[in-house]
Amino acid sequence: MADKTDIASFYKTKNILGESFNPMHTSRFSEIPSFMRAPVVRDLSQVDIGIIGIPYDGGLTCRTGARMGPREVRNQSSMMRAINVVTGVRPFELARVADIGDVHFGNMFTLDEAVLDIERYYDAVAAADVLPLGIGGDHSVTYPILKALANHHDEPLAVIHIDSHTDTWPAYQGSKFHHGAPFRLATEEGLIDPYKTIQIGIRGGQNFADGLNYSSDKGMRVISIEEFDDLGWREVAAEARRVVGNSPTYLTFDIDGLDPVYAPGTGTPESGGITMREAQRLLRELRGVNLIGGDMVEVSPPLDLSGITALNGATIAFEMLCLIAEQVSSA
Ligand SMILES: [Mn+2]
Repeated sequence: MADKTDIASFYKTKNILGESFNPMHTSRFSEIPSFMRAPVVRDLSQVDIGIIGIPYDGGLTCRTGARMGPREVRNQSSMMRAINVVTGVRPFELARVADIGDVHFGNMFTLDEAVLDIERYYDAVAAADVLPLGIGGDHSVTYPILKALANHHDEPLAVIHIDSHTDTWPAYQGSKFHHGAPFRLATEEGLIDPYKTIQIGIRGGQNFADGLNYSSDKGMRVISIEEFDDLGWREVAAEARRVVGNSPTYLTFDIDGLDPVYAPGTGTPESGGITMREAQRLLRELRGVNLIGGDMVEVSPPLDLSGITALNGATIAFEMLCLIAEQVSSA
């Protein structure tokens, strides 16, 4: 854990005149659009939290384009501030937060190898004790992420999963790797504990019963959008905290968990979803959960005509960053 001086100097860089400046303190439309305007750093030794792009959408079953997600979320995330005005959390003063670039793919048209590429990257991140905040990419990327992270823990991980789909479907089109399956694969391989997994906002999916039955049969707590509506964000957050307890917990937010009003630019939108404000309040209520990382996935810029999905995706990622930064500073 770095001290305050280390953290402050971490964000400083020099312009071509040799003048020292913090890019996060310049105009938000200027400079290179890294995630949240954090410095782009490839040496993980000085980093507490690494925001990492995963420009991969080979797992999509329907409308494509999420491979462009990291780039556009970087752009829209320039609108994020240094402080969470509601909670007062200043993530960039609590931790050294960096944009650590993108996962590189060698053979992105071969699903098995793409999965390995993601796992290798995340293994390096975990080995360096950097907490990852991933920006997808489609939701298939979460399986190799969980695989890498689970390797660095003694027990299966707990999961808080916000989505319109359970993503526990069987193989599709001859492949078990797709964006509707990461939590089934993770359960089968013992990477996550289904009894410590909660799925929030569920309301859709092809052969709906397949995924839903799998999640329920394995012991996951599934909160449909109907139940979310009845309980409200505060009760749902309390239920999430109860389910994960003090276990190391991964937080994964599929942007299609939001109503398409807030997130039209995504591969498999489902009407009648969570509002942006409910999502923010739900996430803020998760302060103190033992988070080991998270991701925000499924923003698809080619389907996102106004940029609102990328802006809301960046905003969700910022709320997650605040949670993880508090986690770092309390460690
Ligand atoms: Mn999903």
